Amino acid sequence: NHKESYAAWLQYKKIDDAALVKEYQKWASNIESLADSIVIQSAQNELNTALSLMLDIQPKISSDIKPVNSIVLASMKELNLLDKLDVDFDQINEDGYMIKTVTSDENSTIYLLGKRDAGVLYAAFHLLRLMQNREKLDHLNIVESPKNQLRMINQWDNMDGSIERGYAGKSIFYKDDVFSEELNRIQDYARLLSSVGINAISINNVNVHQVETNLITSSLLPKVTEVASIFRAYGIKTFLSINYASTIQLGDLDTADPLDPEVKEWWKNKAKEIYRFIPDFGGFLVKADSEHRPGPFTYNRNHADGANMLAEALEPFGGLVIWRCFVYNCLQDWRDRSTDRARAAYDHFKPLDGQFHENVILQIKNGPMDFQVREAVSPLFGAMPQTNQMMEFQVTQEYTGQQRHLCYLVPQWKEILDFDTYANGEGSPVKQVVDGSMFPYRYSGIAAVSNIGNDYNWTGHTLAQANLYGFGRLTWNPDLEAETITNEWIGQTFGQDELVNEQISQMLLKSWEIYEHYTSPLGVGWMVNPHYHYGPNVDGYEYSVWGTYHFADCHGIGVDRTVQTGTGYTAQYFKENTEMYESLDTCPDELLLFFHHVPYTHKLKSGVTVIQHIYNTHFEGVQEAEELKERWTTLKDRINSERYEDILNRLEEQVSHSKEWRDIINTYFYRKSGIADEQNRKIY
Ligand code: GCW
Repeated sequence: NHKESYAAWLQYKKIDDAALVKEYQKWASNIESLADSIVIQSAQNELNTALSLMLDIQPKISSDIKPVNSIVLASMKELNLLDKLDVDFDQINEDGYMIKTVTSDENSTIYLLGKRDAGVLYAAFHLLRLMQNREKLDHLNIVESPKNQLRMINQWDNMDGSIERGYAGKSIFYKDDVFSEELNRIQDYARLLSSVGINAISINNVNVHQVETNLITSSLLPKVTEVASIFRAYGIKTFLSINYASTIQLGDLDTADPLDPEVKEWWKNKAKEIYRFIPDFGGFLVKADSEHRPGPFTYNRNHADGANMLAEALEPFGGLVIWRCFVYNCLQDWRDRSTDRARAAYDHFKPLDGQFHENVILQIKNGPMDFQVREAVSPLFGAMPQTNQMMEFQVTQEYTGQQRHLCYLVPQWKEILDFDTYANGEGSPVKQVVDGSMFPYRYSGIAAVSNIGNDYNWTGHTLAQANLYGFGRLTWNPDLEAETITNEWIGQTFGQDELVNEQISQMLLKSWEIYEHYTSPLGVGWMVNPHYHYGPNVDGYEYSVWGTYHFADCHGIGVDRTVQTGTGYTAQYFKENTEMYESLDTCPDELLLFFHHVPYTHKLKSGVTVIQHIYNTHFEGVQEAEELKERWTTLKDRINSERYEDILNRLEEQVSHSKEWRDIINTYFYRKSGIADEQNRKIY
């Protein structure tokens, strides 16, 4: 009875509107597939399953064109088999597709046309999405191309079955240091990912421990190959996270110096070996010189040396090196006020612009710190015109409520992607850096850390499925409105009930702001329990080595990152942004404490003081969390009880936990500042 939760947005519920069923059946009774490949096979299977479930028919599948009503699958290479069909494949890119309904006197056909087979599969998923949302199909003329070339998911799964920052059970890939036998589950995951256009996946944690180091050896490569072939059938390339010190760990050499000829040779042979197993292997994802992971620094080499050495090994096979920029000093002395963690990625990587090989991509977290509910956008975006860059988002809710709280991140991601870097003057948004259109990047795109595990509903909180769905859709097209994505998802997940749609949409769209209200204020971040990152602990990281401080004292709070009096971080932006953040007059309220240290009595643009803002938002946040729950309860009889109760439980936990946040934050700042709440509400 967890079927609906498990199927997520691919439920293909039986349609009960008889007229609509009849109309859809017109095309759905015949599927004609001109192309033939494993990817086309997946499209065919998906259509077959979905159409039988939704319409209660058994479509006839054939491999030639008959003069009947039908759905036709074809890629560009089969175009010659389609006489008289007038379509222009130049309008779409490699992964693009067209969906066209062509009706003549005799019959009507829906064409699913891709430049390549993957496009046909995306077209099939698109058609099914339309049907799940009860759209008309008689005049379709859809032309779609993904804006981003790499649309990637990063699993942080360890082979013991645990998932770093995973909040939805254990790994679906591994258990007890071996690969899982439940390949069906991996296939269902591939279907979910492919349905929203994901085309790449790295299947192990970027922190590569002992056992996982062996993923690139002949002992485990056969299993990796099996997983890769599941994903391949859905147009998804498989990548591995590697241990930078593999040359040492795997026993052959005593160095990992990227300029050492033996090290180079070792990786070249390693690449050959991997590609013998997996001819379309995607490449390596690398966390090096970061949080105690090995890297080129040990040998006095830089990141370009490290990445290029691997890139040379993969180059003959078309493989990529995705090199993460999450590099900073994680052993900082809190007394040291000159080091600023936010500066680190830019300081390390910007000077290396132009030195990376063509098949290296730098993967940059959206912010300079670490996936906080609110932080500035990383100044590295747009700052390296000669180096491929891609975005890293976090779908798993490490700092945003860990899938116990509702926090829908699509609005946050949109804001980040729309942020104007000014890299090429006004109108240079981040999305045009990472889609490769601003600078001539050979490779680019968007990656995100997954939020799934083996929980029956994949994501712990069922509503957190919307984050995975939204990530894929937004990565396909960053110009999609949050509302559009949200409604698509709700329709497919909860059906067509208008009240359900309205309420869940409101809940999702407001949830990020609500979470921000009752947690850490005005962009300062952290204030969480160390290590777990769940629950309030204002000084949890204040005297630690991690470089994440708020500097609250009895007068004020915030991190001075200005050039004038602070760490100089603001200078890492292009001029317009430097000026905006540098000045208290123009720095946006929501990032005030990220950029400035101010007295509690400082007046925000909103008109209230910092301290009053903290009190107000924390009281509001709890009320809003309560409203989330109340909205949900209006849907009691409209949602299956298992899903209803499950989500209700989480919303209840969110309410009580938001009170914990409110009271701890408010009390802390009341005690620090001695300033009373203007409205005299209860502060302890
Ligand atoms: O935020 C930190 C997380 C680590 C993670 C690291 C990273 C995989 O707390 O768990 O390690 O970021 O992104 O490398």
